[in-house]
Amino acid sequence: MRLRLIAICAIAVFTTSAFAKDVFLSIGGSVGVFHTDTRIFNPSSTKDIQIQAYLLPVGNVDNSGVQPITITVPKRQMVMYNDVVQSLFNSSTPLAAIRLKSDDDFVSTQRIYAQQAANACEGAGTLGQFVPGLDVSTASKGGVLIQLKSSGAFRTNIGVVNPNATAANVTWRLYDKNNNLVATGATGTLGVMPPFSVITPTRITDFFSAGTADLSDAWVGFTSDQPIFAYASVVDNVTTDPTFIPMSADSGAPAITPQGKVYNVTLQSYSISVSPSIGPSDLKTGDKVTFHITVKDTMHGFQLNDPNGAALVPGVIFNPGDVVDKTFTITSEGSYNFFCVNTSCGNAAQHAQMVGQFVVGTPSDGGYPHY
Ligand SMILES: [Cu+2]
Repeated sequence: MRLRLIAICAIAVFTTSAFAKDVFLSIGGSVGVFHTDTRIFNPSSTKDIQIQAYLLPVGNVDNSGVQPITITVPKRQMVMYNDVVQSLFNSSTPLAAIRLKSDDDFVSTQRIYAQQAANACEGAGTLGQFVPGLDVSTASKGGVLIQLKSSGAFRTNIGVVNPNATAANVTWRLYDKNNNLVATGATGTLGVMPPFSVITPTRITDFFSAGTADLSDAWVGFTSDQPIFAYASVVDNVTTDPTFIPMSADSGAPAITPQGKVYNVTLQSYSISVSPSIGPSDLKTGDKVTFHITVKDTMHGFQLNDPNGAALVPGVIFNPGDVVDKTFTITSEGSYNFFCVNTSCGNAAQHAQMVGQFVVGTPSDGGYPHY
């Protein structure tokens, strides 16, 4: 009897956790003529379910403190929240992601649409796009957004959700019509996402410093130290017809788990700091090292040369806000020199002052070649 009871309990626990869901609807709200309708379906034929609903405002801010509203969805029913921000959350927040969490299975979807007034030819109507509810287990550390368009004919917005209770450090890459990498790292602080933060739909030409790149066809890739959700919305500039493009997992994305010993490197006008500092006995030949580089106030560059003058980290120019990992292997004992390579801007002389050095080994140690 006791065994049977244990077995039943075990099945009950398993059943509950197997169907638990944590779903994110990446964007919605009410701004001007734009509105968002949400639907939630309870597939159970035996029980009503409860769902915790969180409204996560845009702005790339820490939303850990957001308190949920509990809603009940009767068995085999679809509940409707037209203009969800008001009808469910009674909020004046214009734009937000929604998180729905339950111990039970459910389905949730959303439609974002613009209301169009009647004119001489047509009555009033709506024009909109579908937003899928995505389970947190499908968030990804490497993803791509393809079929993007930014030109006179189309515009593209990119939005992002960090579904984690920890910050996500994301490296974004933009590729143009010819598959050339035209930007690494998003502008400003978009590469660092606080817990449960949401980046508002941002024009691709603002998300990246793309210069004059031809983005009439374009794609975006990302790598992140935490799994995230990203999407794009491509809008026809003439008809305003919108297309929602969810991210796809990028099975070939380079791993960005920092390898070996990790040092935080900060590029800020006009110095380069390394933390913790590297002493002569901290590294040895063959060590793998990752420089976790954060770029602060303006465009800076970085290059690291080994004791023979060979570029271990070849020169690269960053945008302010970029957070990029560079991994290299210590080749020999001696002096390693690093410096800013942004010497084409107005303050070239000051960028040229951004130099630093660390030393591997000491002249008297037993290592070869007895540096
Ligand atoms: Cu610089």
